[in-house]
Amino acid sequence: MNTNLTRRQAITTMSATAAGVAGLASIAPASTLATLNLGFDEATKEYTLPDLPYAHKALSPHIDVMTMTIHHTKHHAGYVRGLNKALKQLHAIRWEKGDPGTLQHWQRQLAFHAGGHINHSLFWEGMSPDADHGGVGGGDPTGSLAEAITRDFGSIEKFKWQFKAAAKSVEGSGWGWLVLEPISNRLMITQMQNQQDMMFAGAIPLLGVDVWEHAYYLTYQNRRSDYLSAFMNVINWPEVQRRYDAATS
Ligand code: MN3
Repeated sequence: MNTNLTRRQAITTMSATAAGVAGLASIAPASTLATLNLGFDEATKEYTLPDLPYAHKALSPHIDVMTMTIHHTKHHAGYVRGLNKALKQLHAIRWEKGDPGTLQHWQRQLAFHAGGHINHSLFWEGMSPDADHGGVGGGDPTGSLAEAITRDFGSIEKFKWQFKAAAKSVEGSGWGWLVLEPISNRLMITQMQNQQDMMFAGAIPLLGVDVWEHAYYLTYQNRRSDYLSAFMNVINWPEVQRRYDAATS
Protein backbone atom coordinates (compact mmCIF):
# COMPACT_ATOMS: atom_id res chain seq x y z
CA MET A 1 0.00 0.00 0.00
CA ASN A 2 1.32 3.42 -0.88
CA THR A 3 0.39 5.32 2.25
CA ASN A 4 2.15 8.46 1.07
CA LEU A 5 0.11 8.71 -2.07
CA THR A 6 -3.09 7.96 -0.20
CA ARG A 7 -2.29 10.60 2.35
CA ARG A 8 -1.23 13.12 -0.28
CA GLN A 9 -4.42 12.56 -2.22
CA ALA A 10 -6.40 13.01 0.98
CA ILE A 11 -4.61 16.27 1.75
CA THR A 12 -5.06 17.53 -1.79
CA THR A 13 -8.75 16.74 -1.66
CA MET A 14 -9.12 18.36 1.75
CA SER A 15 -7.22 21.49 0.71
CA ALA A 16 -9.14 21.85 -2.50
CA THR A 17 -12.43 21.47 -0.67
CA ALA A 18 -11.45 23.91 2.05
CA ALA A 19 -10.25 26.53 -0.40
CA GLY A 20 -13.10 25.96 -2.80
CA VAL A 21 -10.73 25.59 -5.71
CA ALA A 22 -9.37 22.63 -7.61
CA GLY A 23 -5.82 21.79 -8.53
CA LEU A 24 -3.89 23.10 -5.54
CA ALA A 25 -1.34 20.35 -5.98
CA SER A 26 -0.37 18.79 -9.27
CA ILE A 27 0.87 15.22 -9.55
CA ALA A 28 3.82 14.82 -11.91
CA PRO A 29 5.78 11.71 -10.96
CA ALA A 30 8.75 12.61 -13.18
CA SER A 31 10.06 15.12 -10.66
CA THR A 32 10.83 14.76 -6.97
CA LEU A 33 9.46 18.15 -6.06
CA ALA A 34 6.40 18.07 -8.30
CA THR A 35 4.35 16.12 -5.77
CA LEU A 36 5.30 18.34 -2.84
CA ASN A 37 2.27 20.10 -1.42
CA LEU A 38 3.18 23.78 -1.11
CA GLY A 39 -0.42 24.89 -0.72
CA PHE A 40 -0.21 27.02 -3.85
CA ASP A 41 -3.58 28.53 -4.66
CA GLU A 42 -3.98 29.02 -8.41
CA ALA A 43 -6.80 31.49 -7.84
CA THR A 44 -4.89 33.95 -5.65
CA LYS A 45 -1.36 32.96 -6.81
CA GLU A 46 -0.43 32.79 -3.13
CA TYR A 47 1.05 30.01 -1.03
CA THR A 48 -0.80 28.66 1.99
CA LEU A 49 0.41 26.58 4.93
CA PRO A 50 -0.32 22.89 4.32
CA ASP A 51 -1.42 20.66 7.18
CA LEU A 52 1.10 18.19 8.53
CA PRO A 53 0.67 14.61 7.29
CA TYR A 54 0.31 13.54 10.97
CA ALA A 55 -0.71 15.07 14.30
CA HIS A 56 1.65 17.53 15.98
CA LYS A 57 2.10 15.04 18.82
CA ALA A 58 2.76 12.08 16.51
CA LEU A 59 6.57 12.30 16.48
CA SER A 60 6.98 12.23 20.26
CA PRO A 61 8.97 11.19 22.16
CA HIS A 62 11.58 12.03 19.50
CA ILE A 63 10.23 15.50 18.74
CA ASP A 64 7.85 16.94 21.33
CA VAL A 65 4.37 18.26 20.62
CA MET A 66 5.06 21.88 21.58
CA THR A 67 8.11 22.08 19.34
CA MET A 68 6.15 20.61 16.44
CA THR A 69 3.17 22.90 17.01
CA ILE A 70 5.19 26.11 17.25
CA HIS A 71 7.50 25.07 14.44
CA HIS A 72 4.64 24.37 12.04
CA THR A 73 2.02 26.95 12.96
CA LYS A 74 4.37 29.86 13.78
CA HIS A 75 7.74 29.41 12.10
CA HIS A 76 6.65 27.67 8.91
CA ALA A 77 3.61 29.92 8.64
CA GLY A 78 5.97 32.90 8.85
CA TYR A 79 7.95 31.68 5.85
CA VAL A 80 4.75 31.29 3.85
CA ARG A 81 3.75 34.88 4.70
CA GLY A 82 7.25 36.13 3.93
CA LEU A 83 7.27 34.38 0.55
CA ASN A 84 3.92 35.89 -0.45
CA LYS A 85 5.06 39.31 0.74
CA ALA A 86 8.36 39.19 -1.18
CA LEU A 87 6.56 38.22 -4.39
CA LYS A 88 4.07 41.04 -3.87
CA GLN A 89 6.81 43.60 -3.30
CA LEU A 90 8.76 42.47 -6.38
CA HIS A 91 5.56 42.74 -8.42
CA ALA A 92 5.07 46.29 -7.15
CA ILE A 93 8.64 47.21 -8.09
CA ARG A 94 8.16 45.85 -11.62
CA TRP A 95 5.03 47.94 -12.03
CA GLU A 96 6.76 51.05 -10.67
CA LYS A 97 4.64 51.18 -7.53
CA GLY A 98 7.52 50.03 -5.35
CA ASP A 99 10.98 51.38 -4.62
CA PRO A 100 13.53 49.88 -7.02
CA GLY A 101 16.20 50.66 -4.45
CA THR A 102 14.72 47.87 -2.27
CA LEU A 103 14.94 45.24 -5.00
CA GLN A 104 17.99 43.52 -3.60
CA HIS A 105 16.36 43.32 -0.16
CA TRP A 106 13.24 41.65 -1.57
CA GLN A 107 15.26 39.28 -3.75
CA ARG A 108 17.05 38.16 -0.59
CA GLN A 109 13.71 37.84 1.21
CA LEU A 110 12.34 35.77 -1.66
CA ALA A 111 15.21 33.28 -1.49
CA PHE A 112 15.02 33.07 2.31
CA HIS A 113 11.26 32.57 2.58
CA ALA A 114 10.82 30.37 -0.50
CA GLY A 115 13.62 28.26 0.92
CA GLY A 116 11.92 28.21 4.31
CA HIS A 117 8.59 27.13 2.85
CA ILE A 118 10.01 24.40 0.61
CA ASN A 119 12.53 23.14 3.19
CA HIS A 120 9.86 22.72 5.86
CA SER A 121 7.38 21.09 3.49
CA LEU A 122 10.06 18.54 2.57
CA PHE A 123 11.00 18.15 6.23
CA TRP A 124 7.47 17.33 7.46
CA GLU A 125 6.83 14.83 4.67
CA GLY A 126 10.26 13.28 5.21
CA MET A 127 9.28 12.22 8.72
CA SER A 128 6.81 9.68 10.07
CA PRO A 129 5.90 8.45 13.56
CA ASP A 130 8.00 5.46 14.58
CA ALA A 131 6.67 1.92 14.34
CA ASP A 132 5.51 1.95 17.97
CA HIS A 133 3.28 4.92 17.16
CA GLY A 134 1.67 3.68 13.98
CA GLY A 135 4.14 5.08 11.44
CA VAL A 136 7.03 3.95 9.31
CA GLY A 137 9.71 6.22 10.79
CA GLY A 138 13.23 5.05 11.51
CA GLY A 139 15.22 1.99 10.58
CA ASP A 140 17.34 1.83 7.47
CA PRO A 141 16.74 2.54 3.80
CA THR A 142 16.23 -0.50 1.59
CA GLY A 143 16.20 -1.36 -2.09
CA SER A 144 17.75 0.86 -4.75
CA LEU A 145 18.19 3.77 -2.34
CA ALA A 146 20.22 1.61 0.05
CA GLU A 147 22.32 0.43 -2.90
CA ALA A 148 22.99 4.01 -4.02
CA ILE A 149 23.85 5.13 -0.48
CA THR A 150 26.26 2.22 -0.10
CA ARG A 151 27.78 2.97 -3.52
CA ASP A 152 28.33 6.67 -2.80
CA PHE A 153 29.12 6.68 0.93
CA GLY A 154 30.61 3.24 1.53
CA SER A 155 27.87 1.92 3.82
CA ILE A 156 24.60 2.93 5.48
CA GLU A 157 26.50 3.50 8.73
CA LYS A 158 29.06 5.79 7.05
CA PHE A 159 26.19 7.72 5.48
CA LYS A 160 24.43 8.15 8.83
CA TRP A 161 27.66 9.26 10.47
CA GLN A 162 28.40 11.90 7.83
CA PHE A 163 24.76 13.09 7.67
CA LYS A 164 24.64 13.65 11.44
CA ALA A 165 28.14 15.13 11.59
CA ALA A 166 27.43 17.54 8.74
CA ALA A 167 24.10 18.65 10.26
CA LYS A 168 25.65 18.97 13.71
CA SER A 169 28.44 21.21 12.44
CA VAL A 170 26.28 23.67 10.50
CA GLU A 171 27.39 27.07 11.78
CA GLY A 172 24.44 28.83 13.38
CA SER A 173 21.03 28.10 11.81
CA GLY A 174 20.57 25.81 8.87
CA TRP A 175 19.95 22.34 7.51
CA GLY A 176 21.62 19.08 6.67
CA TRP A 177 20.61 17.49 3.36
CA LEU A 178 20.95 14.29 1.42
CA VAL A 179 20.78 15.40 -2.21
CA LEU A 180 21.15 13.89 -5.66
CA GLU A 181 23.50 15.60 -8.11
CA PRO A 182 21.49 14.56 -11.16
CA ILE A 183 24.06 15.02 -13.92
CA SER A 184 26.47 12.41 -12.62
CA ASN A 185 23.71 10.67 -10.66
CA ARG A 186 25.63 10.87 -7.36
CA LEU A 187 24.27 11.21 -3.84
CA MET A 188 25.90 13.90 -1.73
CA ILE A 189 25.49 15.34 1.76
CA THR A 190 25.35 19.11 1.97
CA GLN A 191 25.12 21.73 4.67
CA MET A 192 22.78 24.68 4.25
CA GLN A 193 23.02 27.93 6.18
CA ASN A 194 19.79 29.72 7.03
CA GLN A 195 17.15 28.58 4.50
CA GLN A 196 19.07 28.90 1.26
CA ASP A 197 22.82 29.48 1.42
CA MET A 198 25.49 27.01 0.30
CA MET A 199 23.16 24.75 -1.73
CA PHE A 200 24.40 24.25 -5.28
CA ALA A 201 22.17 24.66 -8.31
CA GLY A 202 20.57 21.48 -9.54
CA ALA A 203 20.86 19.62 -6.24
CA ILE A 204 17.70 17.56 -5.79
CA PRO A 205 16.75 17.34 -2.10
CA LEU A 206 15.91 13.85 -0.88
CA LEU A 207 16.10 14.19 2.92
CA GLY A 208 16.55 17.28 5.06
CA VAL A 209 16.92 17.91 8.76
CA ASP A 210 16.26 21.32 10.30
CA VAL A 211 18.99 22.30 12.76
CA TRP A 212 17.70 25.75 13.64
CA GLU A 213 17.45 25.91 17.44
CA HIS A 214 13.64 26.28 17.12
CA ALA A 215 13.59 22.69 15.82
CA TYR A 216 14.94 21.12 19.00
CA TYR A 217 15.71 23.53 21.83
CA LEU A 218 12.67 22.86 24.05
CA THR A 219 13.67 19.22 24.50
CA TYR A 220 17.35 19.06 23.64
CA GLN A 221 18.66 22.57 24.48
CA ASN A 222 22.29 22.76 23.30
CA ARG A 223 22.48 19.01 22.56
CA ARG A 224 22.04 19.16 18.79
CA SER A 225 23.61 15.73 18.34
CA ASP A 226 21.00 14.16 20.65
CA TYR A 227 18.28 15.73 18.52
CA LEU A 228 19.92 14.35 15.38
CA SER A 229 20.06 10.87 16.90
CA ALA A 230 16.34 11.19 17.73
CA PHE A 231 15.62 12.41 14.20
CA MET A 232 16.99 9.13 12.82
CA ASN A 233 14.04 7.40 14.54
CA VAL A 234 11.46 9.35 12.54
CA ILE A 235 12.99 9.40 9.04
CA ASN A 236 10.37 8.31 6.53
CA TRP A 237 12.61 6.14 4.34
CA PRO A 238 9.77 5.04 2.03
CA GLU A 239 9.19 8.72 1.21
CA VAL A 240 12.93 9.29 0.64
CA GLN A 241 12.91 6.24 -1.64
CA ARG A 242 9.93 7.69 -3.54
CA ARG A 243 11.83 10.96 -4.04
CA TYR A 244 14.90 9.07 -5.19
CA ASP A 245 12.82 7.03 -7.65
CA ALA A 246 11.20 10.20 -9.00
CA ALA A 247 14.58 11.92 -9.36
CA THR A 248 16.19 9.02 -11.17
CA SER A 249 13.30 7.80 -13.34
MN1 MN3 B 1 12.49 25.39 11.01
